[in-house]
Amino acid sequence: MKFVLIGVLTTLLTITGCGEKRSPLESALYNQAGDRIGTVTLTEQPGGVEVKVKAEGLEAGPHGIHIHEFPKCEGPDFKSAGNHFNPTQKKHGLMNQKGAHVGDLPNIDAESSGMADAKLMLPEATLKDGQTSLLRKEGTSVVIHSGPDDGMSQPAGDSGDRVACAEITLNSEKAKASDPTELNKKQEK
Ligand SMILES: [Cu+2]
Ligand SMILES: [Zn+2]
Repeated sequence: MKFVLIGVLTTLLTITGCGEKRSPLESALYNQAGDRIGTVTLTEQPGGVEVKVKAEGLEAGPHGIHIHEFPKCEGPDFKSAGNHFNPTQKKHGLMNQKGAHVGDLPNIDAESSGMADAKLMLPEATLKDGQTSLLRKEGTSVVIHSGPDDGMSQPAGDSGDRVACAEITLNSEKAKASDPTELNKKQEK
């Protein structure tokens, strides 16, 4: 009887965790004006973290996209997101022999309509606890740039301005905000 109880308790604890749902983790994507333009969905998989991006209103063509080190998307320049997520002290670029940053990703393409729909992979990252966790400390962010990442230039692939940003964190109102008007009011304070 005791064993059954322990079994039930363990199962319950496993299901509820710490009350946090880490995977899939959905974050709202904002443009420089603070309008919501899409969604980023992160999913823990055996081969790393899958990054699903759905966005609209982008300039047609290729765009650099990276994980940046802070979960802070303050427009219009998104400098608040910091540098690339680089917990293993490598150089930038998927084509760099001394790379890459854990947060480096292949470019995404926006159609002529401005829509982008991409599924990417972060092979070295995790959403669980650990050195390469995207939820380490307060979390991280996903940033989309105005131009393509050349996969080589330091420190960030020469990909231009930061045009969109999503906070990856377990406790951000902004990441979960469904009403952009509400959000703008808060930002004005
Ligand atoms: Cu970036
Ligand atoms: Zn990088």
